[in-house]
Amino acid sequence: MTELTSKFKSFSTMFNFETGELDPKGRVVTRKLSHMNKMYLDQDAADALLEENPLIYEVFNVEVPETIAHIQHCVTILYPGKVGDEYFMTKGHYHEVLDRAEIYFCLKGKGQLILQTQDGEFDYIEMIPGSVAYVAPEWAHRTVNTGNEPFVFFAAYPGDAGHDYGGIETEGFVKLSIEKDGEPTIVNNPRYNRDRK
Ligand code: S6P
Ligand code: ZN
Repeated sequence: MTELTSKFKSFSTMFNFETGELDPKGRVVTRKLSHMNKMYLDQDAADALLEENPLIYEVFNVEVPETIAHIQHCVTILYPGKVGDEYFMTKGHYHEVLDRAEIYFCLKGKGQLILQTQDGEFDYIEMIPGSVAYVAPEWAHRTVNTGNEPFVFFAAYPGDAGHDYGGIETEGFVKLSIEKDGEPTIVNNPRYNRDRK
């Protein structure tokens, strides 16, 4: 009889429902406004806020190997706020291995999961505590905080997925989420060029 052993051990991480953080914190990614240079549409509003340089979001990544055998998982805290009329958001990305899917589980706060394909197809999902969203393979994804408190969500995705921020850093998504008459509203992004490739 063959005896199978694994060099990896199972383990757990603790989510803190008060702070939204993981314990241990793992690999922490911190994004302030200065890390998102020119990603918001209203550049004058961004420049005015830059002196304060608010913390937009933090990601607590549980450290597991980046191979297909493993499942990356992390918690993102996306803080409330706006740059001009545009809600605080994550950068957004495709997975480097394009056909890798992802699951988002909203734990606190509220927001939107903004989705698009490389052909410019667009979709979005409203997220409230309890929402479990499935990001299908090949869809870029970004989150937007449309509330007044931190929007906190757990994510899990294949270990080898990677991140491709590419064109999203310069021209953004096909549509933007802004506040209009006090309500979250999806509008076309004038900077998006679907003919780029
Ligand atoms: C990873 C997953 C999330 C984001 C995080 C920050 O595949 O989608 O953990 O990395 O929410 O967003 P971004 O776009 O700056 O990586
Ligand atoms: Zn992702």
